[in-house]
Amino acid sequence: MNEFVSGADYNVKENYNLFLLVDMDYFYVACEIRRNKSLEGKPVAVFHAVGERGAILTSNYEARKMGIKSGMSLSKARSVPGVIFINADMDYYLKTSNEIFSFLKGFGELEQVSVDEGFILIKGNYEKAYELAESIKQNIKEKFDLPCSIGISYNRVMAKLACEFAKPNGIFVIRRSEAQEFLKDVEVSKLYGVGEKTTKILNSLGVYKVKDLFSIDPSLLRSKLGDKASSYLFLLAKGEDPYKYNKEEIPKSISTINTLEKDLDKEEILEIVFSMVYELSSELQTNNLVSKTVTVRAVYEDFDNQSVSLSLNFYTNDYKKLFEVAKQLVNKLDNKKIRRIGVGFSNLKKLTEESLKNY
Ligand code: TTP
Ligand code: MG
Ligand code: MG
Repeated sequence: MNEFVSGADYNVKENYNLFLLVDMDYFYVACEIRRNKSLEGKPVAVFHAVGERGAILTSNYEARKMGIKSGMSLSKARSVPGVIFINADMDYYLKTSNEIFSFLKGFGELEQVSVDEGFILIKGNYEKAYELAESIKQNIKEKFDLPCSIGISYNRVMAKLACEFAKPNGIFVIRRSEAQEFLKDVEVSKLYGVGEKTTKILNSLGVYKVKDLFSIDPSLLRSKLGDKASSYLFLLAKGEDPYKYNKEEIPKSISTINTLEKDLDKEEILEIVFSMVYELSSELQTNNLVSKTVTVRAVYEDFDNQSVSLSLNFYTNDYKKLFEVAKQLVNKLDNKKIRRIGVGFSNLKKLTEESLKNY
């Protein structure tokens, strides 16, 4: 193993592949504060609304302390007094994001993974990586007047974890030599790809921290999570990266699914569908992909499910165009209460000059 030698052992030439994960702090809200300084220090949330209904997309730390979190319904959030709510201006956030990532390209090999985060791949040692992170943070502050946090580690999932500990407005390093010790007391919900559903299952088995994973029967875990998810989980728990990142590989489709807080009519799910389309469109844009086919899948309150698809006669990654299609598909769903809703894009290809013509 490529063990890092820590401390002042300057005789050893350290030249490792290291990953810096740069993630903007409370990004959409920070963009709003940037252009309206009177919001600074106040609890602020950005929401997206379709008609009367809306959801919180993000909030700053002042608002988070008051219980305002991403995904919360706007009506619930509005019942908290003293919070400033701003309607999302996606065009402005995307424009700002593009400017930031064009700038970050200058610091190393860049892999953007969402509207507000990207990995920078470097070769060197942790001290060099830390200095680079300081310089990036300072530059982003000076050039864009925005706060960010940076996680540094020896693979992507650990850099992502380090970033969680860097937040807000910090830098955090996890060296390979310290990873095992560090991971022991980390909550399993913090591991990359471990969502609410998996966390609940793990908690029900008495697994709260990473170290708890090693004291339960692995076959029990496999029976609850399946073979693939359990083996991924064990790799993550050991600080290894189980995900394959092949930049040239084009997936057959990308999709996302949400279980609703309460069962909703199809007229009521549009804003959720919008967020999902938006999230998937960002993923397309990040990977230079365009799509032609949209699928909406509903699981109804009686667990019956329905899947509807529609293809455009051109390829796109424009969230507005894709949302128009998704809206038509939602309209085609049965008139039953919906429990879970999924959105998928398929027929994917790389964005080329040719596909741009139909933009
Ligand atoms: P995140 O990086 O997850 O969150 P954040 O930048 O708002 O806050 P943090 O300081 O914890 O990094 O997401 C980036 C942006 O993506 C966020 O500002 C708004 C948007 N977003 C959604 O639209 N829906 C969501 O559920 C989440 C989590 C984020
Ligand atoms: Mg962020
Ligand atoms: Mg992010």
